[in-house]
Amino acid sequence: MRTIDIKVSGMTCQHCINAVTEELTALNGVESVAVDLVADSNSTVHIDTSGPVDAEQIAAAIEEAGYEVAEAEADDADVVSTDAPD
Ligand SMILES: [Cu+2]
Repeated sequence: MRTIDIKVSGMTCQHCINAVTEELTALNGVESVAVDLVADSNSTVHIDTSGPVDAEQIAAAIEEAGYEVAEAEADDADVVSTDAPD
């Protein structure tokens, strides 16, 4: 299992957590989602995966919930890189 941590902007309350969690857990390969809410800054969303999950799918799910990915990182950077480093 791989954990992907992403920073999400605009999350302020339990409803935000529920919305993001619902969208992300609907993705193939996502096992579970945990959110460290920081109401006045970027919140951290921990995504436990059971298989490969596409970074664009994650970003789309976050946007579907009404928020935006500020930063993404994972132990396997290829999985979540939206801009490939040179
Ligand atoms: Cu909210």
